[in-house]
Amino acid sequence: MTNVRGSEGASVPSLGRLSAVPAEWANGVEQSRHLATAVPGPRSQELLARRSAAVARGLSATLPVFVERAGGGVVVDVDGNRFIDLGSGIAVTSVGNANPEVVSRVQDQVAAFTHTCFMVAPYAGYVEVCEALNNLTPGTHEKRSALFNSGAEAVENAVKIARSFTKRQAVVVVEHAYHGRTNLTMALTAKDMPYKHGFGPFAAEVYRVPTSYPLRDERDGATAAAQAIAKITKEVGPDQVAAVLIEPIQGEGGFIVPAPGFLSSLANFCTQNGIVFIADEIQTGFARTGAWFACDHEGVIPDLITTAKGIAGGLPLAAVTGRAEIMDAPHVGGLGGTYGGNPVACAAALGSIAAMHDADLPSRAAAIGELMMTRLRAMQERFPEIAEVRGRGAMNAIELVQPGTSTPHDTLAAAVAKACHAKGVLVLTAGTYGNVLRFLPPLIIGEDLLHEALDVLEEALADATA
Ligand code: PLZ
Repeated sequence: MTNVRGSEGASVPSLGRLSAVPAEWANGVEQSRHLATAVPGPRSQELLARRSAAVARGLSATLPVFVERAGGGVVVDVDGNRFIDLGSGIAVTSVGNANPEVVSRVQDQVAAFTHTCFMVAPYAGYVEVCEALNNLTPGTHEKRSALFNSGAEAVENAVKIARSFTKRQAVVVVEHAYHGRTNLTMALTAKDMPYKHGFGPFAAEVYRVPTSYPLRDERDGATAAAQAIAKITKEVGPDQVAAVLIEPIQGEGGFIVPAPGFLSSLANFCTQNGIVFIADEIQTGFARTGAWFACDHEGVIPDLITTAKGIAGGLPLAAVTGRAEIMDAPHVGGLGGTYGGNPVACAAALGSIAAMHDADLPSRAAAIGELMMTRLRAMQERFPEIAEVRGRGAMNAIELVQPGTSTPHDTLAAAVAKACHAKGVLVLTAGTYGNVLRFLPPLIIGEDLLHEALDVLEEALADATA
C-alpha cells in the first residue's frame, strides 16, 4: 500500500503492511502534535531559570522545555505541549518511552531488590542479558559479554579487553569518530568543540586515520580503506595495534554511511594482522538501522561490539560482546564496577529486547527508513541546500550546504532545528560541521505522526531558505 504525500507528490511507502504496535505502548499519551503555549511555555520558563541557577552550564539543552510524560512518538512538556519525537533521547527509546514491557519488568525488579553488585552477589538477569547479546550480535562463534553503565564505559572496557588479549597498546580510530566523553573516549573522539576543548591532556596511543565519507571524499570503499590501512602501516605499525575501533555508521559525526566495502576491508586487514576489530554499535545497534546491528547489513562480523542506548528502553546499560577467547583474556577481577549490569537496568533490557522481538522492530525500522528516505529525497529535489539524504532504517539525515557548493551550512541546520522545535517537532543536529539534521524516531512511532513531522520539517526548510 502506498499513499501520496510530500513536496513533489512522491509515492511514499506505507508502514501499513506491518502489524500494528499495541495501543498501550503509547503510555497513555495522545499521539498528536499540539501547541498549548509558546515554546517554552511559562512553567518551562520557570524551570529554565531554576536550571541556570542550579545546573552547571556545561550541559547544553536542545529543546528548551521540561518533560512531564512521554510515550509512543510523543513527548509532553510541563505546559501541555506535545512534541513529535524524532530524537528518542538520542537513539535510546527505540521501543518508546515507558514501554509497558519495560515498565512491568522494572517494577517487579525494583520491588524485589535494587542492587547487590553483580561481582558481590550475582543475579540471573545479568546472565540473561549476556545470553541475549551473545545470540543477537553478528556471528555464530562462541561469545561472552560484560555489562557496564554507559556507552563510554563500554568503549573503555572494549579497549582494555583488546589490549589485554593482544598485549599491544595502539588504538586506531577514524576521522569524525564519536566514542564518548571520558578521558580515553575523548581521545578516541575526533571533534574538539564541544567534546574535547580545554579538557586535555588526552590518553596516549590513539591514532586517527581517514574514514569513508562518500559525499565529501567521493572514494569507493576499497580505496578509502586502502588509505586508512596505508596510514596504519606507515605510521603505527600493524603489529603495534591492539584494536581498530569504528562506528559502522558514524553517529555524532553526521550519520556518515561508509561506502560499501570500507568496513569489510578494514575488518579483513584486522584479521590478517591479529588486530581486534571493534564495532561501536552504541547508536546504530538494537534494530535502529533496520537490522539488529548495522554490521549485519554488510555481513561484517566484528571481534568485539559495544552496545548501549537502545538496549534498555531508557535505563542506563551498556555492554561489550565478542569472541570468547578475546573477552576472556583479562584476569579474574580485571573487569567490573559497582553498578555495571544493575538488576533494574537488566530487567529493562530484557523487556526492551522482548518488545523488539514482539513488534519485529528491525522490520519496522526498515519501513520507517523507506518512508522517510522517500520523503526526504523529494525535499532534496525542492531544496538545493540538501546536499545528501542518507542513513539506514530509522537512522537517517540530511546534510545541508550553501547551494551549488560543498560548504557546510551550519546556520541553516540550526535555524531549521529551532523552527521545528517551535512548531512542536523534536529534531537533532549532528556532524563535524554542525550542518546535519538527523532523525531518530522511536521505532513504534505512528505513520501519521511521522508524516506530520516531515511536513513540519519541510515547512521549516521552506521558511528558512525563502
Ligand atoms: N559511542 C557511537 O553515539 C553516545 C552522545 C551525546 P554514552 N552518543 C550520544 C553527548 O553529547 O554526550 C555514543 C555514541 C557512540 C559512544 C557513545 C557514548 O555513549 O552512553 O553517552 O557514554
